[in-house]
Parts: sequence; C-alpha cells; structure tokens
Amino acid sequence: MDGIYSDMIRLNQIGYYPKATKKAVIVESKNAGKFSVVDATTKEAVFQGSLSEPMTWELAGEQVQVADFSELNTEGEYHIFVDGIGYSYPFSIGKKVLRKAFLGSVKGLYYQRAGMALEEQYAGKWHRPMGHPDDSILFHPSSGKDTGYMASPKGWYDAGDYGKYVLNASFPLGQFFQLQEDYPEIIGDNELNIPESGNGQSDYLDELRYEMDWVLTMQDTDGGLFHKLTAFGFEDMIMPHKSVKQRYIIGKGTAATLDFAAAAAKAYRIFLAQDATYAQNCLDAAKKAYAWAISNPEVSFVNPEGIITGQYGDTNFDDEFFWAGAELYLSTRDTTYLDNLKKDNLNFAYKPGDGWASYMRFLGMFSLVKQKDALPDGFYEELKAGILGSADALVKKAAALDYFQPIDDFQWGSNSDVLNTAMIMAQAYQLEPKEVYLKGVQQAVDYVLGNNAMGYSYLTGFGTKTPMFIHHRQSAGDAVEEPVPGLLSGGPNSRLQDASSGVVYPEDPAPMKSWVDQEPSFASNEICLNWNAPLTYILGFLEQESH
Ligand code: 9MR
Repeated sequence: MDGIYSDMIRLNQIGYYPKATKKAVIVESKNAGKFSVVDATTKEAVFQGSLSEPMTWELAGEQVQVADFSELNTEGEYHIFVDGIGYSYPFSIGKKVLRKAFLGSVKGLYYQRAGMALEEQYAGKWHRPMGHPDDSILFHPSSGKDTGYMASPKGWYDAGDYGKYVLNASFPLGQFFQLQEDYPEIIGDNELNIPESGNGQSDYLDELRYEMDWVLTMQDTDGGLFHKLTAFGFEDMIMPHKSVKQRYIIGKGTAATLDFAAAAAKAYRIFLAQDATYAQNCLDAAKKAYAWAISNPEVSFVNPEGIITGQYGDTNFDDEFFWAGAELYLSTRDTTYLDNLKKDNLNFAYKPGDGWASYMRFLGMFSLVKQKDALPDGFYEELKAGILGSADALVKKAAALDYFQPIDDFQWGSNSDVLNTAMIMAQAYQLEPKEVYLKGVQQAVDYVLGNNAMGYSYLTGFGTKTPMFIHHRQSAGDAVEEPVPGLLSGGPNSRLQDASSGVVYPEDPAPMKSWVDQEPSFASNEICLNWNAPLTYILGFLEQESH
C-alpha cells in the first residue's frame, strides 16, 4: 500500500477519454478473479469485470493480471478496486481529460527559460531570480574563433543542466512546430500564464519563439552553427542565479547546422502569419546554414579536451540533410532542395534510441507527407505507405509487449522513445484514421502517465505518484518541496550509467524497472527538452483527436 492507495494497481493516473481502451495492470495479484471500478465519492461499483489470467512480463519483471474496463465510458472520477489489494489511485474518464497535462508540459518550457527572472505571478512558488544572461560568452577555440565574445541570450536550459545545445534546441523545436502545423489553433492567447500572455498572440508561439530567438544567435557569419553554449563542466545542484561559471561558445558542425536549418525553415511557415519579417529572417538563416552544410558536409563534433558537458556528438548526417532539405523545400518550393533529398532507401522502421541523432528522418517525412501537392509523382504514396507500415509494426509490437507500449530496449530517455513511436502512430492516424493508431498513441501515454512497471506518472506534478527528486538543478537548489512541474523524467534506462555516481539501484533491476526517483540519477531521472517535446506533441494530438 502507498498511503490509502495500492501501488500494485498500475494505470494512467490522470485519466482516459470516454472511447479509449482502458486497461489497468494488477501486479502480485495472487490470481485474483474480479475487479471493479468504483465511483470516487460514493465508492459504489459502477463496473465489474474479470481479470485476465496471470502472466509473467520479462521486461517489467512482474507477474501481472490485466483489468480491461474499456466498456466504461461514463464521465466521472473513479478508482479501481481489487479484493485483497485495495483501491488504485484516482483517475478520471472524460473529454479533454489531458488538457491540463498538455498545457503543463508546455509551461514546463517556461520554467526552463534562461536569461530572465521567473516572476511569482507566472511561476508561483517556483519563482526565481534571473540566471545566465549570456550577454558576453567567450569563444572557445573549437568554435573557430581565437578570441572575443558574443551575446547569446534567451533560450531554454536543455535539461537538468544549464547548457544550451543547438542540436537539442532544433530537434525539440521541430516537434513543437509540427504540432502547431498540424493543429494551428492548439493553444491561444492567455492559456499558459506566461509574461507574453495577453499580447493577442498564441502563448505557444510566444514560448517557442523564446527558444528560436536564442538558437538564431548561434549562427556564425559564414552560416555554420556553433554547437553549444556551456561551461567546461556541469554546475553543482544550484539555482540558475548562483551558477556563475564562465560559459563558452563551443564547436561548430554539420549536425547542429542542419538541424538548425530544418527548424528555422519550418519556423518560417510557423511565424509567417504573425510576423513576416521574423519569419523571413528565419528562412534566410536556414538557407545560409544549409549552404554551409553543403560545403562542410562531414564536420562531426566531439568534446574538446577539458569540456565534459553534453556532447550530442552525431556522426551520421544523412537524416539531418533529409530533414533540412525537406523543410527548406516546403518553405521555398525551390526544387534544388528536393533534388538533393536522398529519397532512396528511406528507413521507416523505428528502433529504440532513435532520438536526437536519428529521428530527423521522421520529422522530414511527417512534414513532406502533409504537402501532397508539392511532391513529385509517387513520393507521397511512398511516404504514406512507409509511415503506415511503420505504425502497423509498432501497433503489433505494443500488443505483444509489457504495458502495451512498443519499446523492448530501455535506453537513456526511454520515455521519449515510447512517445516518439507514438508520434509515428499519430502521423499514421492523420493519414488514415484507423482506431488502432489512436489507441496505440493512447496506450503509450497511459504508460508514461502511470501504467508502467514503476507505478509512477513520469510527468512532474501530474498524477498521484510522480517524481519528487528529478535530476534538475533548480528543483534541487530551491527551497520548494515539489519539483518544478510539467517536466518529463527520462525513464527506465537499463544501461545504468550513473550507478557509480551515488545512485542506488535495486540489484539487477528488470529493464522497465531501471529507474529511481533519486536526484543524482542523471541517467534515469533527468528531464530534457527533447523528452517534453514528443510528450507535448502527443498530448496535444490526443486532445484534438480523442473522444
Ligand atoms: O539524451 C542524451 C543521451 O542519448 C546520451 O546517451 C547522454 C550521454 O551523452 O546524453 C543525453 O543528453 C544529455 C546531454 O548530454 C546534456 N544535457 C542533459 C541531457 C539529458 O540527460
């Protein structure tokens, strides 16, 4: 028992849409026969069902029985009850059931803002002074400049650390922009309570622009992109304003340049209606970046000696070229970009770990397939068939795997892997609205929000049992008990790279249990922009498409 609720009943701790598949998982149930769903207030049963036969799940390392209550579609607040086990956490069934979590995951970005104070009226108890103005950042020799400094303000902190990384600004921006492109009305003005609220523009675009503004500063005069802005090492677990280590502009390379080119080219379409001059600046910058990459097609980044902050060291640029070429073509309709696209042998199959280094091919495909009329003969059909085939394979995997999600190898940031597969299913659903795709997405979200082997909703502040000790410097360094809300923990990581850094794991944990709610656990319990990004996409998608 966990307080008055049993943590042996795993389920989406926020809730389910009325027509969704609804499953809870009972662990160590000792072959219980029946379960009921009870009204949260009256505790009266509103639904009764039989549990599945007991089975053993290897990835989760558990004996389980499944409670399927999909038939219950009356809106309300409920618990699951199992004799001998007790009551589950409360959950809702309702339309718009994930709207708060969706807005929360976008608001999480606001809390990551560098270079401005978070005022109490917007940040509540997580208000804090300004950190990292980044107005005079020294060039590290790896940037190609020997001396001097530049201003590179704004942007979001990448993660639990205070670094700002071009790759991992552009990749999340690509996913955030995709949501805006697919659902232009997704968030209006005055929905996020951020400083820009009330300016007559979408709060979502205001928030995304804060990051876009920063990443634009990272372009060198020749068009190439510096790789990152960090200190030599990570700070202690202190607040932003107490973190005063000298920061540097570090490296310059093909992956950062192409990811930027893609995001900036997409930014053109996203911001055009709102601010044509800004949009044009983004497109001009994107073209310049792409041209640099064509002349410098193989500049990989490795941390220079003495620098130990995140490397994001990609070495294969095919998917970055594909994504950048796709977005530039769609924004300019200049067929040279299309001719340069390597369209042969596109790899539609998702493999665990496809993320900041290799998910770009999917982002390119998602953008292109939405613009059928702009594509040469046969290309649309190929993209559509590829995405549907990829989604079909994921649906099939999820049906066979523990907790109804498609990942069978749990690596660093595995929660984002689950959500990145969901994004493929979401795109498939938009191309062909088959229920199986929508249900696949919903069950991926159920996993992240509590229907998993740890029994946690991995999104801080959303759900009953959520991480309290994320690896996040502000959350560790402030005096507030609860961590900053709306941030997604990376999730189980069977590689345990932090096991010798003060993290205590249970002995030989099952892959899906390789996670601990401990502050030093940078390999399992850190938060990161590219994890909030697919979460945001998926929650926004579900709010639009689920009933
Ligand atoms: O997400 C990244 C993961 O794929 C890598 O294995 C790991 C080690 O290089 O780095 C992760 O990214 C971190 C980045 O390097 C620095 N900021 C925090 C990121 C999330 O942990």
